[in-house]
Amino acid sequence: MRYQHIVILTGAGISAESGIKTFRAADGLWENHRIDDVATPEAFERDPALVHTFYNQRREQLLLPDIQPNAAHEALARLEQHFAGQFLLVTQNIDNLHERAGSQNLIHMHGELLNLRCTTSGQVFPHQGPVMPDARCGCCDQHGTLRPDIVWFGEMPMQMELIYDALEACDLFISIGTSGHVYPAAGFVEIANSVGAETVEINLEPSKTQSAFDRHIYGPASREVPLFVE
Ligand code: BV8
Repeated sequence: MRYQHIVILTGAGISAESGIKTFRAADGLWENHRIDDVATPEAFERDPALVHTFYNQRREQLLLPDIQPNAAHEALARLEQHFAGQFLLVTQNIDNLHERAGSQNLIHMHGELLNLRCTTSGQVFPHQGPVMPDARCGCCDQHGTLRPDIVWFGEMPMQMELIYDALEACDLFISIGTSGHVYPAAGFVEIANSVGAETVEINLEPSKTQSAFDRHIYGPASREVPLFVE
C-alpha cells in the first residue's frame, strides 16, 4: 500500500544511542530528580535555581561534541526527503538532534532545551549559556523572568491543533522510542487507529500502549529505524 500521509512520534529512546539519558531507564533522568522537583510550574515557582540548574546541566550535556544525531535520526530525515506525500515528525524530545540530522517538518511538542522564554512577554529566544535565576531578560529588561522554553507536567503541549489535524488525516502512524507513559502523546496512536491508519511501534521493548499498535518492531532505534525506512 502506498501511503499518502505519515505522522511520526519520537521519544527519548531515539536519542539514547546518541548518549542522551532517557527518563525511565535504570540510570535515567528521573533517577536523580523527582518530576515534581524539576519539571512542573510549581517546582519552578518554589525553587527556580534548582530547575535552572537541572536544565543548564542538560543543555551543557547536549552541546558536548560527542553528542551527535544517530542513524535513526538520519533515516527519518531521509524518509522525509524522499516521501512524496504529507510528512510530519512530532517529537517529545527537547534535544536538537532531529534538526541536526536534517528533519524539517518537525514539531517539538514539549519545547526545546536550547530556547528560553520570557514569562512576561512570552517571547522565545535562543539561550546564551547557563541561565541564572536572576538573569536579566533581553526583552523586558527585568530580572528573574526567564524560564526554559519547555512544557512541564500540567502545562499544555505546543502546537496541539496542528498535531491533531495531522493525526486525523494520516494513513501511517509510527511511534519510535517512547514508553507511552506521558499524555497526550501516548494517546496519539488511538487517534490514528480511529481514522483507520496503520500504526507501528518501534522501540527497545513493548511500551505501555503496545496493544494499540498494528505492528511492533523491537530493537535499538539506530538499527531498526533505518531498516524500516529502507
Ligand atoms: C497536559 C519536557 C493538560 C520536560 C516532558 C496530574 C497533573 C497534571 C497533569 C497530569 C496529571 N496526571 C497525568 C497528567 C498528564 C501528564 C502525564 O501524562 N503524566 C504522566 C506522568 C502520567 N501530562 C502532562 O502534564 C502534559 N500536559 O496533560 O496538559 C492540559 C490541558 C489543557 C490545558 C493545560 C494543561 C505535559 C507533559 C509534558 C511533560 N514534559 N518533557 C523535560 O524533558 O524535562 S515529558 C518527558 O517525559 C518527555 O518529553 C517525554 O514525553 C516523557 C518521557 O517519555 P519518553 O520519551 O517515552 O521517555 P522514557 O524514558 O519514558 O521512555 C524511553 C523509551 O525508549 C523506553 O520505552 C525505552 O524502552 C526506549 N528505548 C531506550 N533506548 C532505546 C529505546 N528505544 C529504541 N532504541 C533505543 N536505543
